[in-house]
Order: sequence, then C-alpha cells, then structure tokens
Amino acid sequence: GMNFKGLLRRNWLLIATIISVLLGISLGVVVREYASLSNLHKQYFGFPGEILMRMLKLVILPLIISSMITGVAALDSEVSGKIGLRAVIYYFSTTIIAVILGIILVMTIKPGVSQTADHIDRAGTTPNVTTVDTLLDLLINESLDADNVVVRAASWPGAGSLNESIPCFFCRQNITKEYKIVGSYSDGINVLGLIVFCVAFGLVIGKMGEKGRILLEFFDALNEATMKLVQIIMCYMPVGILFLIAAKIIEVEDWEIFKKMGLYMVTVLSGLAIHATICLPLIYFIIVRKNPFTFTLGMAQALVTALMISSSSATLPVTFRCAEENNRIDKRITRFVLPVGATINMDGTALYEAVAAIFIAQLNDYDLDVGQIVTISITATVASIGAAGVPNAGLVTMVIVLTAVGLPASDVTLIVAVDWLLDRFRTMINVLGDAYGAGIVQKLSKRELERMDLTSDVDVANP
Ligand code: DAS
Repeated sequence: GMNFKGLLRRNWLLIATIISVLLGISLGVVVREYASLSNLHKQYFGFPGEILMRMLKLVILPLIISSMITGVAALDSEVSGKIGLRAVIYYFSTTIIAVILGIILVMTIKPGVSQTADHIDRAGTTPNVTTVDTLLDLLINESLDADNVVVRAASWPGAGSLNESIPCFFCRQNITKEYKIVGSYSDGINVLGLIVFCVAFGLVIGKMGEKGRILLEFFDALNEATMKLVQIIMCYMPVGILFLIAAKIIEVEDWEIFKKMGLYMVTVLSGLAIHATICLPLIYFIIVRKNPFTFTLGMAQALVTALMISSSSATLPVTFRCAEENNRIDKRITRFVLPVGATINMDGTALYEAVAAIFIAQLNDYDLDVGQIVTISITATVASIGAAGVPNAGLVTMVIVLTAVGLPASDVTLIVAVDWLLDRFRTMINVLGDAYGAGIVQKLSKRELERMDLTSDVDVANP
C-alpha cells in the first residue's frame, strides 16, 4: 500500500546498501571458491570500493573545516563553551562505561584462559608479516624477527622502544595520530590539529561581527556544497560497498583463526552489542525521553557505512546527513560535536582495547592485580581518545595499553588476524556513540538554542 511505497522511497539507499552488502559477500565467496584470481585481478576487483573510500576521504577535509568553523561561529563563545563541556562529559562517561562493561565481560567469560591458550600456539600465530607490516609501519618502523615482532620507533632520536623514545604520553598520542593519519590518508590530514584550528578560527570570526559575516557565509556555502557532494557520493555507495566487501572476502586467507579466536570475538562483539543496545539507548532515553531505537534506525545508513569501511572519519559525511536529515538534530550542534566526536569519542575502541589487553594477559597466564586493571581502564580510555578515526587505529594504540601493564607489545600479533572484522564493529559503535552524543547534547542545550533563535537575526547555521 501507500505507506510501503513511501517507506521504500525514503529508505531506498539503505535498502540498496544492505542488498549490496549481501551481494558483495556472496560474490566474494563465489569468486574465492571458483575463480583463482591473480593478485593483480584482486586489486582490480577491489578498485570500485577503493574509489568510494577515496571519495569519502577527500570530502572529510572541506566538511570538517566548514562545519566546525560555522558550527563554532554560530554559537557565541559562552554557549559553545557550555556545549563543548557537555559533549566532553558525555564522551568521557560513555567511554568509561564501555571500558567497565568490557572488563566485566572479559573477566567473566575468560576467553584467554587455558582452554584457548593451547589452541593458539604461539608458533602458529607468528605475525602475518604483511598485516603487521601495514599496521605498525604507519606508526613505527619495525624489524620483524623470525619469532616475534620487535617494534622500534624509527624516526625519533635514539630509536629505542616506543616508550623510551617518546617521553610524554600526550605527545606520543599526537605523534600516533599524526603518523596514523598521514600513513592512512595520502593527503596527510591530522584531524585533531585541524579541529583545534577550526575552533580557534571559528571563535575569532564569530567575534568579528559584520566583517566576519562574509567569511561565515562563505564557509556555510562551502558546507552546503560539500553536503550536496556527499549526496552524490552516497548514490554510488551501494556499488562501492559491494566491491569493498567482496574484495575483503577474497583477500582474507586464514579463516581457521576464527575458530581459535571464537571466544575472544564473542567477548568483544557481545560487549559492543550490550553497549549499543542497552547502555547508550538507556542514557539517551533518560535524558532525551524519546525512543532510542527510532534514533538508531535514523542512523542506519551511517552505521552500515562504518561497518563496511572501518573508519569513523570517512563515515563522518554520512553521519552528518543521517543526524540532520533523519534525526533532525540542530546543525549548530552537529557541526560542532560530530567532527570532535569522530576523533576523540570512541566507545567501541575503548571497550575493545580493554578486552584485548586482558585477553592477552590471560593468554600469557599473567594475573593482573587490581591496580593493573585500573591502569588498563585508564590507558584504554586515553588510547581510544588518541586513536584516529581510521582503520586499525584501535589495534595500533593497543601497544600503549599493553606496555602500561608490562605485557609485551609484540603480543599485538596474537589478535591481528581477526582485527579487520572486529574493527568494523567497534567503528560502528564509535559512530553510534557520536550520534547519540549529538542528540543528548542538543537536548541539554535546548535553552541556549531557543534563546539564540529569539535573538539572532540571520541564523547562519540553519538557513
Ligand atoms: N577504525 C577506528 C574508527 O574509525 C576504530 C578502531 O580502529 O578502533 O573508529
């Protein structure tokens, strides 16, 4: 009837995307079983997917610049300070909740206790060089010894271990972010640095009154143009995603590892599922008093995108569209909190790093005392803040959590083989957490927004 057709029209992209995921998986399985593609053909096969990734990445730069600058400028500094504070409090508390949830699960399910340890014989998991190579060489150069991975900071004086050569934790984070971003994005943007610049710049032109208005209107137009470009990219998305997932299925060699790592994956995935279906919706319902699942449904396109491309930064354009179009969140909020959230609010990553670190301790029959559990909670939280919104960021910053409790950083190789799958799910939770954050901060900032609607003559952010 009418409502079915209406539903179809409104969600055709989401339906097409989900169909393309299923098609991509089956195509990948068929090609993997029946066609022996040469490496070159495999590259070609993944090419349409690579095009989608690069288009999304290229749009990130103008999108973050225009949305942050107009977002900050549209709010006067006192209001943006309050909104920023609410966002940071939300980010911190949901990340801590995710970490505690992860620790409770991994301490009860105990995936790394003896019954798995003998399965995962160390020799059997000597690092798959290309995986570890691509992973760590973005951040630190490494010399792969035969039986373990010795990681060395390459470009810092006196290349010792990661810890020694980078004195303070924070600058290590920044370097991680710097390197991680540069490594993954050929255009080399450091998102955190960009955001700090945009906030400062937005505050300045917000105070320039008349003169600043020209700039404001320019960046507002830039934002609008960028979002129109995103609309076009999203039409291509089903095709890109089909080949992205098919190429991944063809590329993965070792499926056996999923049996060995089954319990560990169940621990991570159930933690993410509980966080996404109970913790976050509960907080949203308590504060916003609306149905959280309608909200999640509104974000579906962004969640599927995050699941497919494992990058919250590259999903950001879709997160914007879903939050503004489907969930009707005020642009003055989304433009300000979404880019920040995509960079520092990563509940999925924090939960994952806590679980993985304790899993590795269990594999080493290494009993952690309470102090070390607390250390893991803190370092997993801070490492997730430091991780960039790019693929595998959670695995690379894992090194910091392991070294904080005296576990060998090289044990990262024990969990590398299944990381490409877990990364997708934790990225999806990261994006969901950012979206809920925008909805919650909007509700908490209702008064300020209404007051601004009354006073402001031309409202740039919501034309
Ligand atoms: N892939 C990262 C992201 O984009 C998450 C992670 O690696 O943990 O959010």
